[in-house]
Amino acid sequence: MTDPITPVLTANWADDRAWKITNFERRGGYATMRKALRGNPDDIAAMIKDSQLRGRGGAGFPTGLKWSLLDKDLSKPRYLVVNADESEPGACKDMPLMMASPHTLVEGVIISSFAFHAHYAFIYVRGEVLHVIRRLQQAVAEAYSSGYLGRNIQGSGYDLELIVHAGAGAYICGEETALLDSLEGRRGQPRLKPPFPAVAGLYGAPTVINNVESISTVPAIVGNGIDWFTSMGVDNGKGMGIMSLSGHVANPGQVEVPLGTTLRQLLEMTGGIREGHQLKFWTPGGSSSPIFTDEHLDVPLDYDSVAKAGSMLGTRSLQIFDETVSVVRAVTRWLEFYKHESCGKCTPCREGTWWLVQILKRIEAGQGQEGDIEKLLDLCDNIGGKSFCALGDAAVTPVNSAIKYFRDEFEAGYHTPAWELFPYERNVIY
Ligand code: L3W
Ligand code: SF4
Repeated sequence: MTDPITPVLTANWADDRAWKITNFERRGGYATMRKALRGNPDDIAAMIKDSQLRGRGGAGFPTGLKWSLLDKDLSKPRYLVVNADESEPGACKDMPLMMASPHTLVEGVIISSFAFHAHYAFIYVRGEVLHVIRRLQQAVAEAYSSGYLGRNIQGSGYDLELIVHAGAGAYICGEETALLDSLEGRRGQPRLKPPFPAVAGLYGAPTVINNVESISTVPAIVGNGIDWFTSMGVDNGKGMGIMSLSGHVANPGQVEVPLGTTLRQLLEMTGGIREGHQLKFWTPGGSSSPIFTDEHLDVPLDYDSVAKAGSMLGTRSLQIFDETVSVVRAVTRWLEFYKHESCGKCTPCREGTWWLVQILKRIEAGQGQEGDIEKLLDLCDNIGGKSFCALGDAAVTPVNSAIKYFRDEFEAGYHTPAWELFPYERNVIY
């Protein structure tokens, strides 16, 4: 176990007006970019590959490898698209990062685009977060005024245009190819892969799509070196990551720690479960990951360990629920979300999420019918792995895992409403 708290991306969040370019520069911001632009782009790309940085958006795909998969033909335009469509239930790391330190992302965009020879970059932001969109637009305007964006950046001969684009509030647009359709002005629906965006992405051109946190980590790696980065974390999960703690904890918020830190350690660092209560269940990667229980408090939060324990690290969105919560009710709320956000392109997800919600709602109301649990599991079996994109797979993971760990609560829903079993929640308005 390495250092408990590792503030890198979060280091200046508490500073006065940390988002202003002058304050960012006072702390050394943009110095790495200036130095990088005097060097060789290929060296930076190699550095990111050697750092073993893995994508921080959910899938954990190696960032340097993704860059290296770009079509090699430099006569074609190539693009960087930053996925800032954070909408996963429980995910709250990219938004605070962009609010507190938008220039960390802008600096990362410049260094990354330079490294793989892109001259146009886009930040695709979730449409509902107007405050974040404005903050980013201001930061980009400041960067242009300072000569960090546009033509011949800092006399390097390198040109880069950066566009902040707001989505229209659809969760599916966080899926990379739906995002590209939306960015091109169409209804956001996933495309068939392959071809992967690295070969045919935005406007059919080679495109790198990376998460906000991944791109924001690039200046720290280039500035501090590979050994610094790989000294944190675990094998196959190097570096630090922002964990979003929410729900029934004493102190919800974001904590930046080396990958491999456990929930038990995080709770010790942050004040634990709210007073007088005990942990019942939690999600390691937001609602798209199977739930965990107190049995999993010591699972290291890195890609491989979480996968070995049967879940996925995903967005490190740690939603914590204590004993006052009905697991049936929590899962029903998540499934209502997936039903609403299903883009409708494929039948298993479009129809299946609707049916899951119908059955879950009657179990929640104490009106479950014999065989409902088997029907839920059968529906999950016909959605997971049989849908067009990851949303279908994600939708069934809370249902399957909740039945695995809390089957008795589903069975109780054949005769007793969740609000009678969990009266503490009675006055909660959803
Ligand atoms: C070139 C190949 N590129 C793979 C690229 C691919 C993509 C990346 C990972 O899902 C997960 C999802 C959510 N040549 C390639 C290649 N790539 N093979 O690598 O690809 P993939 O398909 O494994 O993942 P994905 O579609 O990006 C992300 C989970 O994360 N999640 C996150 C949800 C949060 C949001 C949000 O808030 N907006 O989306 C949480 O757990 O369920 O499983 O770039 O192109 N041969
Ligand atoms: Fe759309 Fe759901 Fe099918 Fe994905 S799985 S393409 S979100 S209907």
